[in-house]
Amino acid sequence: MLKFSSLALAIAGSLVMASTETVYAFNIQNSSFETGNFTNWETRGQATVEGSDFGVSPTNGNYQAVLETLQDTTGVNGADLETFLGLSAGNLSSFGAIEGSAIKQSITVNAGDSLSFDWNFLSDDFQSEDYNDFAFLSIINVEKLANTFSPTLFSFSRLSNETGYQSYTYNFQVAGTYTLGLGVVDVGDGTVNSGFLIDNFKLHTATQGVPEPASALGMSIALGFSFLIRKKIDKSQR
Ligand SMILES: [Ca+2]
Ligand SMILES: [Ca+2]
Ligand SMILES: [Ca+2]
Repeated sequence: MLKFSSLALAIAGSLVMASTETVYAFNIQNSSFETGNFTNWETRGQATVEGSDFGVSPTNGNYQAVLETLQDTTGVNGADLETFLGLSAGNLSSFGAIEGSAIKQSITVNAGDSLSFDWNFLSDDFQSEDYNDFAFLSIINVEKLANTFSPTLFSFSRLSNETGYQSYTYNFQVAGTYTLGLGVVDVGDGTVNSGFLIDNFKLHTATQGVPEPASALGMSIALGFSFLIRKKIDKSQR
């Protein structure tokens, strides 16, 4: 009888274990580029970490990431960027992306977590339909954040115009490990520089401790088993 009890307990235990699949969010590494370099990030193309001597101040600390498409070539075409960021073929090239630069980092999140960061799009291409360079966030798909029609401000940097720093928040619906990617591309041809400044990533973790329906079910099965065991033990002790 004891053998049955311990077996039941083990089964009940494993049911609880299997159903409480909470993936704890890891912080984004080097989230504000305060190492002064791209430690913990991978880069392609023209990517630098710069301070306020760039002509635009970081929004957090002393450093920010600077991605550029360059007047000449970055050496990384649209298809290369899609592969680097784990995107399906055509995700960038279908928007006319010729070449560009990007950074990425792998992040693990819970459902309901959100990610915020600050960005600023700069361009020497101004309001250009045919050469409409753009900056993007890629997590599952590409989300365009700005194009050559977005900048409205004169820039004191080495580029002509900028949007100024903006904030963006992305919400995760499903727990898992994702490739967080950010990039800027030349569209139409590979010339006339556009830039993308990025700073101050923050991962906002969803409230922990509320049992999900699946784990609640696991718990009630476990309680049911332990009730059965207790009944059987009571009988055997009588
Ligand atoms: Ca910073
Ligand atoms: Ca270029
Ligand atoms: Ca361009």
